[in-house]
Amino acid sequence: MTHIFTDDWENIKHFQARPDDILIATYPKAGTTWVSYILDLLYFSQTRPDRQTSMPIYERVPFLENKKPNHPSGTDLANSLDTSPRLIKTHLPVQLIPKSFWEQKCRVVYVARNAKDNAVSYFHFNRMDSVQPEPGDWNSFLQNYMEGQMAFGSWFDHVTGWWERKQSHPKLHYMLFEDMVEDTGREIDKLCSFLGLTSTAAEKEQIRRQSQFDNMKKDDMANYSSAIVMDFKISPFMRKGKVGDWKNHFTVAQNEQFDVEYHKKMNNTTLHFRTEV
Ligand code: PPS
Repeated sequence: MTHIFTDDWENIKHFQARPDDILIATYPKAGTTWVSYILDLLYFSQTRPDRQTSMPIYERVPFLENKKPNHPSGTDLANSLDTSPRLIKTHLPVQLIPKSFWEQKCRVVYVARNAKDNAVSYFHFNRMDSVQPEPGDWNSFLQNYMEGQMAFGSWFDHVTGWWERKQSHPKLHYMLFEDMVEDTGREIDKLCSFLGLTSTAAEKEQIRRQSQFDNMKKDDMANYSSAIVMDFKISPFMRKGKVGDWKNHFTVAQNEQFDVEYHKKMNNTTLHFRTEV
């Protein structure tokens, strides 16, 4: 991990979750912002429309373990949220989640994305976000990614660790980025039934439309354009939002090597991903 995710560790470890908190957990670049945006709209578009027009998504849904110099920490932002529920984002692997989230039996929404597109998105993000480790060239980044030498560890351990937890934690909803791309409306319906929300069909349809890639990309409260550590001239935060962009990055040899590693690391899990839809 880099120090920006460990500097606040005592406060993270002892963070006091509330029973109605909703934790949005992901490996970086799996669709965190998309699902955060949808949940914020589901809960607050009717009662707190000012939030969507005046607060960037990273303030509406604080990033728990984030502690950038000269910025409020994720734990401070979460503690100062005045909403009920509080929506809180984390990239921590399951074994590092503060224990109060489990004690309080909080709902967790986990989003996973296929390993290849996830790697591509992460590579471009590390190029443009100055507080992330330097990615190096694509080939060395990919080797490090396969070895789990990443800020939040191995993609393989992350997605399977959370998948296993789902088997024993009934309040964990496990979503896939590819399903979201395929049918966002269906996935919003599933979210509503997991969360016990009774949004009308018209509200859900409005949220589906509003959360489509092109709309979020234009929305300055969702597209991270106010994040000064990011250089959009290198790569925008809302980059492509597609399934299958890995085909534009992986060479045939890289793809073969990746598939071999993938099958070694994933052969014991019932978790399956699609690399195209
Ligand atoms: S972060 O930094 O970890 O919070 O990033 P995260 O939000 O998890 O992932 C960013 C990628 O998600 C894509 N994205 C979307 N795709 C489709 N539709 C919508 N609405 C959407 N919103 C965000 C975003 O473009 C990043 O993926 P890439 O492949 O880089 O475009």
